Amino acid sequence: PGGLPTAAARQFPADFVWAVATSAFQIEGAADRDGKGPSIWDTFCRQPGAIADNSHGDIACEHYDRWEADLDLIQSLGAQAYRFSISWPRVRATGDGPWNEAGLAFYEKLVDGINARGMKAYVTLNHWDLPQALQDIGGWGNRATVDRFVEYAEAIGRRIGHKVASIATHNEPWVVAQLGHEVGIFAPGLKDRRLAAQVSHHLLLSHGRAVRRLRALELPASLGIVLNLSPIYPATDTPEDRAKARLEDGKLRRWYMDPLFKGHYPQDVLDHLGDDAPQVEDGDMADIQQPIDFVGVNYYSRGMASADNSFDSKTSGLPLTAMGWEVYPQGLTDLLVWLHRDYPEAKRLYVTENGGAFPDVVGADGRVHDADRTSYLDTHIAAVGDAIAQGVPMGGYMVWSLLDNFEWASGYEKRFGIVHVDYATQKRTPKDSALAFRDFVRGLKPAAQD
Ligand code: GBH
Repeated sequence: PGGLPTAAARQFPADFVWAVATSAFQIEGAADRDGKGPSIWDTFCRQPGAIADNSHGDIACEHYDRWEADLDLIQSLGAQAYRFSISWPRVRATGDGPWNEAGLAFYEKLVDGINARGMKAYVTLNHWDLPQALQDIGGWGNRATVDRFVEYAEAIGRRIGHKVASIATHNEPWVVAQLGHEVGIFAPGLKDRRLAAQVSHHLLLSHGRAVRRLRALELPASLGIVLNLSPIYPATDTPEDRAKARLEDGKLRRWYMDPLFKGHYPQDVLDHLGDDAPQVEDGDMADIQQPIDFVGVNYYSRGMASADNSFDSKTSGLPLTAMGWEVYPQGLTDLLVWLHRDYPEAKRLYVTENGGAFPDVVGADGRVHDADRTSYLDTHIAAVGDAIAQGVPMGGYMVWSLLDNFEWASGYEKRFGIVHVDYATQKRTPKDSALAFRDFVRGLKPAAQD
């Protein structure tokens, strides 16, 4: 493997955190074990045609049973931290009734296991798996779900908040609102623009109120939120394409960052939504604008905007991943530099997800050769180094993902792992990219690794 040569030529702060990331629904399995209730993704997977290979999360990577070996694996790859998410319906089956001690105990064991291996725990509370019982009464469209989420955040804070490094409220609220409630390709599979806007508001409100509740616990953990972001470039230099790019940036980035750090929604996007703009009650915007310690950035590709939607990534000339997403590391540098320029109030930025789906070649030697992924990681980590050199306060970089796993609507066909999973046997095999990542991190911090 031989490390990541482009990345190795960049400078990273000594306290920069190198990590791997997963989410509960994508790896745990054990969908109805030990008192777990169904989530909206358990339900969505049963909807005919919703998932490419008609799969589901019932078994996934069996991480619920294999967590100890998986933590050993993470440690062996040189990761200093592990970003994972908690399944809300595993710790409170209906999102409202009694707390499930078996679920809480599972995550406490996991955190203790991370700490015992000398790593840090980065927790995400909502990586999309809302309790189905809450969906049955309106889900994120129902303002009461905000209160349920704050209760959930407090329960997790009280149970494990004193022994984790970081708590993020939501993962990618844009995806939940847009892909879940407007486009309908993700759970709960709804197609209603006005509902989607209201959902985005409730997600932001629940974030702010959960942060306030967690602050009151005086935990050592840093508190923040994770957003999916891309720089949006106009496809051509025409005024029409430039206007489209500005609107798309408004919907993706400013819609979330402005409330979090400036206390208002962007006026151009409100105008665009017209009657579909969310209902906002007195005090909501102040609640959303709670001081936070970090923003997590999930970056996969750039966005291209053309007024007539004529841009086609297939003809752009850039390499594409197996998802059809363009490989564009410069976009990560631009994104981070522009984010820091526009929102200096965001004190620390992390890349909380970055990686790609690529074909694996299993060699005669049993090794899994994924040179495309190794190169992707190399150039994107270097892109983070370039942002740091331009003054962006970066806290860490987390590979998506540790394991091949349930890739949402794509099922198990798309593999994002730096570790290969043979689903027939659940055997884990570190791919060449995992070994390169390990060697790179070791090379940075030789003393800390042995
Ligand atoms: C993340 O979502 C998730 O947090 C994670 O769970 C998931 O496994 C991972 O990424 C990989 O998908 O169609 O070209 O316009 C990322 C979701 C990906 C949604 C990019 C928007 C737009 C690409 N985002 N996508 S494109």
